[in-house]
Amino acid sequence: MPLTEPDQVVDLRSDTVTKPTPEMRRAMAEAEVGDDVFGEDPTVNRLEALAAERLGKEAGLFVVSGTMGNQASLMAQTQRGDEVILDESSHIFNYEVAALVVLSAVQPRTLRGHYGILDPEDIRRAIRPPNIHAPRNTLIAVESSHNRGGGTCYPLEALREIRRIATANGMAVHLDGARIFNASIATGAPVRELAAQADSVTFCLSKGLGAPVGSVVVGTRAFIDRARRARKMFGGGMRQAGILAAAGVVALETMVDRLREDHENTRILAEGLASLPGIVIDLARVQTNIVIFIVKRKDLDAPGLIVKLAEHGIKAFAITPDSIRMVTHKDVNRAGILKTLEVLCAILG
Ligand code: TLP
Repeated sequence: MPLTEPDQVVDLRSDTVTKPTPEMRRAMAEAEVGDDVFGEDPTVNRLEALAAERLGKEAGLFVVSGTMGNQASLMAQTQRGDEVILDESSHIFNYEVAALVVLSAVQPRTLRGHYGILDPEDIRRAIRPPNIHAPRNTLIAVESSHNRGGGTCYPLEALREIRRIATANGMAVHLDGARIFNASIATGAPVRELAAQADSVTFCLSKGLGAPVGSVVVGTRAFIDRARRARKMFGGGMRQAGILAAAGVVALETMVDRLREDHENTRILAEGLASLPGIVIDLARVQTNIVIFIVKRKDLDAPGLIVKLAEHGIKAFAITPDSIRMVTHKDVNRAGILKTLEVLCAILG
């Protein structure tokens, strides 16, 4: 339902809160299913093939979550004791419960990017020459669009350079493309071109694309065979998962292009925020469906503003004592954005 009623909740906490569309629910009810651990679920097989085709890869793997997709990829791309180069604000490093250390026993080497976007030269400098004392650098992990960076995206040319550096050093690249379609729309680079710069890509069906559950990992067939074993090890073999995959097929077929609307809404929200007293925001950082801004006031901190917004039915997260993240998605329309700005204006004067 569009959010046109003034008393309706505007939930800007995340695009993960999106509910499945009626078409998804119908497809789920009617999905043909089988045992996916035996490779016999036709709907899962269809989703995996469709995802691989859209991203220009040989094969796909349906997984429970973005976290499982990233971690199965890391396990499939590394060996115990390897070192993974990634940025210090990445989802893999900050929000996956240290799984890379626990499950794959690899060491993270974090670099500081610009709003999460790494400079390829910094990666080149971080790669260790082979030495008996040193861990092997086998993987570079990048994230685009970048969650904690505020929805920022790698320019295609930077990803190409990272790809060249990895190849020259015998390393693989993993792209956490939880929101890769947002990145494609924002940069104008076809999603296949972005994916071509990585050996493995995870993208989420359950964020802006609106499916209730799931992500897909894509890469070569040999990589996917290894990732499938990791998924089984993590307890992610899901049997008649076609019921969930059916929604993913609808998500890929019908929900990608409309992400533009979310970007437009984010822009309106960000520009409105920039005009409010006590709000600091870097508009150059606002590229997709995420906006992160700083609350700089003596009378109110970020958690305090979250409480006041909630009193008006507006939900968002304070991600530090002085900053707030808002994420737009299909279940918040233009009226919801305008209501948010009106309420902010009333609170902040
Ligand atoms: N991000 C969630 C939270 O975990 C923070 C959100 O609300 O944005 N990669 C990226 C870039 C992500 O933003 C997320 C989820 C994941 C991976 C993990 O996906 P899930 O939640 O499906 O495990």
